[in-house]
Amino acid sequence: QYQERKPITVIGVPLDLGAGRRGVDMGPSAIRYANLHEKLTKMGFDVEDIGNLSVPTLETYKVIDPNLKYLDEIVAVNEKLAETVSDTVEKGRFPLVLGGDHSIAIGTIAGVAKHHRKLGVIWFDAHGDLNTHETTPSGNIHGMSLAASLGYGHEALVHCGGYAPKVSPENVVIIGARELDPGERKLIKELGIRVFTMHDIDRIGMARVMEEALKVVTDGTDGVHLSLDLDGLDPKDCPGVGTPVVGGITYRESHLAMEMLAEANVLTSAEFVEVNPILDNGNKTAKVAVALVGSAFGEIVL
Ligand code: 4U7
Ligand code: MN
Ligand code: MN
Ligand code: MN
Repeated sequence: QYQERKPITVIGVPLDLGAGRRGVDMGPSAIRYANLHEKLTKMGFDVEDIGNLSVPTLETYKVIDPNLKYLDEIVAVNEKLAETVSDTVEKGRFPLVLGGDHSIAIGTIAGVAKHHRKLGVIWFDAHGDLNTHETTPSGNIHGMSLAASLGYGHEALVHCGGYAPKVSPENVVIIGARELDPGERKLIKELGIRVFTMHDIDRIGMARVMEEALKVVTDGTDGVHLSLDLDGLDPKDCPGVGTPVVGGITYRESHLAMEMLAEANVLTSAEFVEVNPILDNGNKTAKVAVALVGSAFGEIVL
């Protein structure tokens, strides 16, 4: 019942420069503290943790462009991440990246996409992360990472890893959206990106949403990346996120989604991002993250 048991490499990226609030830099620690390693080991996986990438401290840098806050530093971290993730894939291992703010998806996807002819991406999030420096209401780069991976936005973000684009819109699916900015809506329409909003989940249920989503990300692809922003879940279950939005995906719905991914046996890389222990209740959000990792890797009750 377990999916293809590739050995797993855990990579921590304690980056918070892409988010508006401090604290997501402690996400990797919080997730490890919630016994990630133990969970995967107990499930029988060969798992190595290569620790955290080194990341600059916010206080040591100044904002230069208010529409692209900490651009140079974020680009540097993502270039390093892309290399690390690519090396992991070359070794025949599954990259499991822990954030950190969601700008790290730029590096993760840059690292995996070059090993695939066509990569599918599941973007689990309350947000679209489809802003560019021209549409962003905040200047925070974690709101631009999906756009950059699709080839839209600032050159340095778009060309992370030395090539672009990483994914094409017909193989991208967003699940859980409930807060989209005007520029994001426009890009979604222009590119025809499939978005399952909370309305869709309410209406047809997570099971059908996942059936449809799986079609999108597996259509002609040879790999699927899961980018899971914990703010996709409801803040009741995941209060420890920087940008909570009410009315989100429930604990069970999110598990069903992960279980269906495991059943389909299509994942080739994954990242769990935006865990902010400072805003959490106990270590609740990190514990949910670890539980979701378990389900995504095929953990079942019976
Ligand atoms: B996250 C926002 F304006 N869209 O661009 C923006 F609402 O990675 C939020 O999904 C982005 O958490 C949230 O700043 C980025 C805002
Ligand atoms: Mn989000
Ligand atoms: Mn996000
Ligand atoms: Mn967020």
